[in-house]
Amino acid sequence: MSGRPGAHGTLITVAPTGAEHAKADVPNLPVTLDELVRTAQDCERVGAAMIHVHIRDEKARPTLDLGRLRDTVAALRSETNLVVQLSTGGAVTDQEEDRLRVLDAQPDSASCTMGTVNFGDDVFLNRWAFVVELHQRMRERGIVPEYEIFDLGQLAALRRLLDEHGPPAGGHVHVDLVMGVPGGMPGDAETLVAALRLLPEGATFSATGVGRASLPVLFASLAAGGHLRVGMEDTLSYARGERVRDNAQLVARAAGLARVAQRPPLTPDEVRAILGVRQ
Ligand code: KMH
Ligand code: ZN
Repeated sequence: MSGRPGAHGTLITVAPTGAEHAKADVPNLPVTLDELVRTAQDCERVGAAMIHVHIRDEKARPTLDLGRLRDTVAALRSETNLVVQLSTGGAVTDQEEDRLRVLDAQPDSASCTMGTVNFGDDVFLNRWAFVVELHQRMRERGIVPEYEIFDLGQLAALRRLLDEHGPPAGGHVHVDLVMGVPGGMPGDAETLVAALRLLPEGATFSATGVGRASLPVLFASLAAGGHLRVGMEDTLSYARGERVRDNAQLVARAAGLARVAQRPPLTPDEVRAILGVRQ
């Protein structure tokens, strides 16, 4: 077993919604506040410790509306004990100022993508100056970043960020490897191992396999002492020919496999202690 912080157990993050799937195509996608809170409770019950949140408007379209984000953070805090992470990635069409404003909702944690990447037929734009601004604002506000890595060069960018602009809020570096996005790094064990060589000293990592990369990445991350992110943001397929029933189904499977690996799910409070999230 790896000696990384928290490697005795597994942080399971659920990413229940994302910005890419349409409710019309995926009726079981949680998009209203009630659906999101119920999903969060169900996922916490079966082993999730953190939730990565994208929200939708009244027509189920992705939004970064600050009032809705504040209401979402408040509801998740009052109805669950999960660590609440807001996405600053939003949708590929979101503007930088709107993405920065997400931090005004004062979540426990927020995502911070470490560079620009082709994203299917789109471009997910993350200019260097924007990344630095996100990192600095999170430092000032005590919001713990999760550095999202879509390609290996973004780990070199993370090292540069930490060298030039100091450690993140909370003092601990946590990375999420988002693998298998068309345009980014592939979702397989060899690439995951290559990524580990580039991780900053002392960092923890979770890994997310998109689509059919979901299970190979899950197994590779568990074997390498890493943590897991699962959810309908990343995959809508549970098995070959079988659609996901709900997010809790994915979390329950991840929790079961983590137990088999002798690295049972970490509680939200254990995760707060590891990541440096304020209690
Ligand atoms: N929706 C993607 C364009 C994040 O949440 O920070 C970006 C994304 C990453 O999902
Ligand atoms: Zn996201």
